[in-house]
Amino acid sequence: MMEKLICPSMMCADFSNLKKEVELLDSAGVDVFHMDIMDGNFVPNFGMGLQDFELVRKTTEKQVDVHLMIQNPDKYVEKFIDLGADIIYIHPEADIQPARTLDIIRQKGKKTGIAINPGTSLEMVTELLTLVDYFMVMTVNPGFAGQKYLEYVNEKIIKIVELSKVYDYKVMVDGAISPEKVSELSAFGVEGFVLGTSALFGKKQTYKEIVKQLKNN
Ligand code: S6P
Ligand code: MG
Repeated sequence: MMEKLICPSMMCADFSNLKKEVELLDSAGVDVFHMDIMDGNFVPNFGMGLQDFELVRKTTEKQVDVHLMIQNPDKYVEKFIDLGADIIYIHPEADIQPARTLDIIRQKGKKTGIAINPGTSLEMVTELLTLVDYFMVMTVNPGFAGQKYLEYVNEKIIKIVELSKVYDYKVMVDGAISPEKVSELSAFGVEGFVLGTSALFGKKQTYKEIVKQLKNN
């Protein structure tokens, strides 16, 4: 079985202690720091900002991604690349020319990602599949932590995993991912897991204990 990628959703971290949180997660063995950027427009909430991104970026050597839950992400991808993002997720639903934006990310030497909402079909993004390194499936309607997992998305996840063998991208999931979902979805072939309140933050166990258990389950 392939190694699971554990991606802490930093909007769920303790903001009064963000630097320490990054250090603890880093030494606990997480793989990619996940930064949710929201504009109050594409999603009904505001997320992390540039200063938060910069703090996380300078505190860890690990990969940092940005999940752009914003309208017209093409306007901001270069900003985040300049600040040191390794992987940029755009929502094709929010970009008039997603293929152009993905090309720009690749030209700049960074990894491309698409994230799709629960209500977006795979067929909407088929033409983009040769352009993506990471395909993130939203398993909640994006905007908030602490929601309920949407089971109907499973059917789409299975098809996306199947196509990953042809197009060679990593399949990621984001939204209400509990330890049970990590085992269930990794058995389907999902490789990466964005973890928030359902599996990682606000628990009695340490980050190290949780990450170890999730990697082995
Ligand atoms: C918001 C965002 C996510 C959440 C994460 C929270 O939709 O894209 O990354 O922060 O899914 O996880 P949980 O376990 O609280 O639902
Ligand atoms: Mg996210």
